[in-house]
Amino acid sequence: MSLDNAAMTIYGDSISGNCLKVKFVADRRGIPYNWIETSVLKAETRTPEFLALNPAGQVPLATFADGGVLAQSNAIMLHLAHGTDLIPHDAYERALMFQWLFWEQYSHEPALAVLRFQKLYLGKSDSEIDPNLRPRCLRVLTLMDEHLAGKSHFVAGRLTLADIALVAYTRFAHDAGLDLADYPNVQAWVRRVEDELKIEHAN
Ligand SMILES: N[C@@H](CCC(=O)N[C@@H](CS)C(=O)NCC(=O)O)C(=O)O
Repeated sequence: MSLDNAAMTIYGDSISGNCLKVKFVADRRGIPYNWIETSVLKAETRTPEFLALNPAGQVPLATFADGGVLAQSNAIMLHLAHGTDLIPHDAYERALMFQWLFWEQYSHEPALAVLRFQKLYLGKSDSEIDPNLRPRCLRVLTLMDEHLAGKSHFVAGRLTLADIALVAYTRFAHDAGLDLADYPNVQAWVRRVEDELKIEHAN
């Protein structure tokens, strides 16, 4: 799908880190888009109209003027960032970026995003939440903190999609009852990436 003359529409829920990832990349690149607020809590991802666009019933979803439809936050980011410095040109560094993108989807997001959603949006008490979830979050944050020791960014010494994917929910860790002050490298990196993306500090 061509981004030239782009008339891109993003279906997204503003409370969702996955959706904000797409917004961050589009804004950084100056790609114009029409944002259609699509609430997960109001089940707007489950209407017949939305399911016709994305049978998976999930946001974010991007549609393009030439008929293309793209789901999955990291896939959309990759498309929007094609050919830019947000994706390392060096093959090894690019693979390292993918390593973190896959880890984000398989290990990070299912811990931090889920704990945040259950506590903040579903209002569950600690006794109603899977007791393994918080320890998983702590392991995720410890791994990130150790990786970031002496580093400014996850890969290549500069901002890449790995940082944008990982910052999306890490910056909301406090919503999940997690204190980033216990992870000083992560805390400093979150601030750095928020500043680079020109977004407000979430905490
Ligand atoms: N792996 C997907 C996850 C998308 C996802 O879980 N979206 C949530 C909001 S963050 C959603 O639409 N949930 C609605 C539902 O599953 O009914 C991505 O990165 O885009």
